[in-house]
Amino acid sequence: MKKVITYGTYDLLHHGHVALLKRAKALGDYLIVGVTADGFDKERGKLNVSQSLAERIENVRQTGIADQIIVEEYEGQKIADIQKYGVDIFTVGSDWVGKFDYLGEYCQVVYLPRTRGISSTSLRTNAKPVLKVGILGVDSVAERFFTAGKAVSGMELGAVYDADPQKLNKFCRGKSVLERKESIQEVLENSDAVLINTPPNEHYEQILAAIDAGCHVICTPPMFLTLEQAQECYRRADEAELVLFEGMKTLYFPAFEHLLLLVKSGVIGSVKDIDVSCSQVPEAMDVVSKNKYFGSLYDWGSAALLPIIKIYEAECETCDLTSFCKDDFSYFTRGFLRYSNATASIRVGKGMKVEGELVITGTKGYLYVPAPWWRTEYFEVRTEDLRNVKKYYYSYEGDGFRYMIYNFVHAINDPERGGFQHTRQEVLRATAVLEKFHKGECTVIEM
Ligand code: C2G
Repeated sequence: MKKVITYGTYDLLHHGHVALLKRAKALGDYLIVGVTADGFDKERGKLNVSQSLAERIENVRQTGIADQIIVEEYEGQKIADIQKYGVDIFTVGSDWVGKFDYLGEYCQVVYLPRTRGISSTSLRTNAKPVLKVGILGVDSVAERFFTAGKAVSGMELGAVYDADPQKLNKFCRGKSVLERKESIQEVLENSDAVLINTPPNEHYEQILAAIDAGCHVICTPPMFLTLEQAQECYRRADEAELVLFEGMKTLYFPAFEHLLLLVKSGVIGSVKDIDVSCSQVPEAMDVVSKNKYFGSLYDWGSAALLPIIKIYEAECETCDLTSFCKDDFSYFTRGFLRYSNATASIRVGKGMKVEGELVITGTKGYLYVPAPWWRTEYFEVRTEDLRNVKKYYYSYEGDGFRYMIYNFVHAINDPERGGFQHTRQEVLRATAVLEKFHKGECTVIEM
């Protein structure tokens, strides 16, 4: 008996998938179909899958073509499956030509013609209009947004503006999809949603202008400088039924998501202390240090507070901040936060370097994320028995930005299903700490 194996996501099963399954079956006598698990799709950067694994398996089962259905959970499983099931032929559509030649060592590899004019992506995007996303403020964040945005279906980048025409020219070079605009207003008028990537002191007015123009907003953190600003923006966004989304990329990394779930499940016991550090010494420190809103706590505060706010889910009772400053620019801030039965500390640097790690201390053990923890890829759960360290590693497609952008688009297109992993209350809690600093409630040490 000739055994054939093929793999796929089979989201919103369509005639292209069915044709492929039929051709695959015709290659032999027995067809095994591997359906990708949600986690594996996420890992290989396929984020827009709209049906659950159970629904997708059911799609394949109902075709009646598969003799056996298995789940594909990890990179490298194909070799194991071929050996385990005694497979003679591996096959997949021609969009993968060359990618699976390495399996030739284990069985015959056949690339079958792909059906033209149909794809899960086109079915998904036909259901919703494609969002036109504009950009205000260009720099390395906008570059990453641009690159990652191309991988997220349901949106396309268009209008872009920066107050510095030279930077804008440089950014637009070679990116033919972008339309250079002469003002913020022009970007807003030509967009359904906008990335606000300007200094934090400009956010408030730009968010309100975006809401007035009917644009959803994704804003680089910190979105707000004061609670009053936050409340006003949320009120206006609610009235206009628009999404206000803080672009906190770390939150959407699969590893960070898993870390939070592990902590909540009690693996390290009851959490009593969290110690977070983040820092950066930019190349152009002389330019950066001219704008106080690029300083330590403005720049890193929201990120550093993220694990604390997510894990404690409460208001802090006291928050003491001490900052090293020169000419009104903060190079380093240390904060101590006391909760009713726990503590936390943050150390954030801009133009001063600190080991960027995260340590979450509990009654049974601690969770350690090495630097740079905000690009969470790897972490360890450690307990008294050092032979029993549990290590967790995740790989990413791209630099992780696309997970955040996907959640933003999802929050707009499918609010019922969720997509907001950052609640309003959490944003407000971080804003409260920043507001203290912004209003000068901070001990200053002159550099
Ligand atoms: N397919 C096709 N014609 C289309 C669309 C898809 O022949 N118009 C084929 C693909 O080439 C693939 C199968 O249908 O062989 C499943 O497609 P997807 O669900 O898009 O899965 P894919 O991401 O291609 O996963 O480990 C997973 C596999 O590598 C393939």
